[in-house]
Amino acid sequence: MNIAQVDYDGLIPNNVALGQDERVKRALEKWHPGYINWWNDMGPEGFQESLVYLRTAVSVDPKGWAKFDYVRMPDYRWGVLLAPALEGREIPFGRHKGEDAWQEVPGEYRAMLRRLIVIQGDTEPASVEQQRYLGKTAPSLYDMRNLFQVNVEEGRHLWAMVYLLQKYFGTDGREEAEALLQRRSGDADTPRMLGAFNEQTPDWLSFFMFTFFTDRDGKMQLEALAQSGFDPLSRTCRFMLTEEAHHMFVGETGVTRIIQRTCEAMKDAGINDPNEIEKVRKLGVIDLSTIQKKANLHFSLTLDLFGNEISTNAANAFHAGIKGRYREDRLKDDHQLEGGTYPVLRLIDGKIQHEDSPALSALNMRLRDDYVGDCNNGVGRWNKVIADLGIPFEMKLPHVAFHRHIGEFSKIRADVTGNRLSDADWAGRRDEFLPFDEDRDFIESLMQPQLEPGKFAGWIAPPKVGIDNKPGEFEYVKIA
Ligand code: BYC
Repeated sequence: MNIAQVDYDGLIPNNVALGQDERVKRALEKWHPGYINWWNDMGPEGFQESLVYLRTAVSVDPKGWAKFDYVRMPDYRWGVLLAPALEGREIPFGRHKGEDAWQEVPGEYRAMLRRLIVIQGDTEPASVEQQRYLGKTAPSLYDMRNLFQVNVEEGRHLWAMVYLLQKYFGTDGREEAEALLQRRSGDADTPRMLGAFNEQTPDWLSFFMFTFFTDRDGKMQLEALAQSGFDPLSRTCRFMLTEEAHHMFVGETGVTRIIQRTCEAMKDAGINDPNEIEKVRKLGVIDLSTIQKKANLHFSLTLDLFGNEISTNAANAFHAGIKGRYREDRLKDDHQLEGGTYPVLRLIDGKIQHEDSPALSALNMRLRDDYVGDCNNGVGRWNKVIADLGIPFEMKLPHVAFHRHIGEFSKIRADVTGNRLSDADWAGRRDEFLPFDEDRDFIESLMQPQLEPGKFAGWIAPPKVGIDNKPGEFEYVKIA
């Protein structure tokens, strides 16, 4: 079979010759009903009978891998898709650099690999769970369709990790695959594994911030895993990244359209001062400082997903050739890092300052730095919209020490510029930096569905172009 072509004949579309791999095929077919039960229980609430204009991967050829059509979500063809193998691929970093990439799990790294795959897998259904109520308050059919597209693809990313567990990890892989369907976002007894995936996504501004900030962590982590010397993981992540690009598009354009609508409404009403929060809110749009607070929240929660600045886990995974750096293949150094150092932002004598640390131990910090740079580019694009509409306001990422629960700065309180605060000062000023009840109530009051084709809720601008170049009036979801 041509690897670019996907076999659609069986229950599970795939380009991994499942038809000739009876053991794994059976294991996945056995897992399938549990997945569908999970989707029905924890996937989007309502709309399961509606026809949604979704893209489905039909190939892994970068030039034309997806096809668009109306699909009922439970009928979406969740499949197992790996990017084509690169002939003669070598392990690109770490102590095995230059050896042939592994096609099977190396015994000594089995536990480490399994842990990373399980953590990656756990985030995918978690995000679907977090977003499950949003369909009901969609600001347009276009946005509703994008939400559901993101949801079905996160479901597919779960399949991607479950395939690796079932194929390469035997009985314990099977148990982990089951457990991925058992944990629940926000559940007191069986929560998802990483903090940010147990938070709520209560409104559409949160959804767009989540897809901007947290999906971008997904991109960074997948880029790092795509470098893996374990070739099946690398190929899996490479194809996931193709889908991931749309998720970030949804986040970035979603926030941009909200900002644009706010600035336009301010201009039309002759309000130039972004601090006139009540006046701006009366226009039925979200004031820029509340948008900033949501950004502060989602950015800080997402920074925690990079783990500790100094991490033996990260050093071991790199040294072993299991998890690389962001776009390792484009970096020019020895790819082993045994003698090098990297400047790490730390709390030293009560002050936040850089300290050179062994580069291997600092890999989480380095990935986080790359992430912050990538976020800043996006924030720059938001600011261009604000500036073009002539409103004197600049969105800014908060300091990395702000509102942290993992790592170096989890022990202290800091404001958005990184000044340390006492507990009392923090308690007094928290609502300046993060959304509080009144902000949340106001946003919630705007979350009224707009389900007429071509119409948009008043707090968000229409997109510049439609999905799959469809015209403005296109009925992206035929609600049943
Ligand atoms: N919450 O050595 P450390 C995505 C634990 S998002 C709770 O610093 P390490 C997506 C850590 O597990 C990308 N616990 O950790 C986005 C460890 O515990 P153990 C998901 C945390 O391993 C949107 C201990 O603290 N993929 O795809 O260097 C929608 C010591 O920490 C947290 C990945 O994350 C936390 N935030 O770094 C859908 C890639 N942070 O083992 C999807 C795979 C740390 O000592 N994961 N801990 O008991 C990894 O690479 C790493 O596990 C982490 C943590 C980067 C997450």
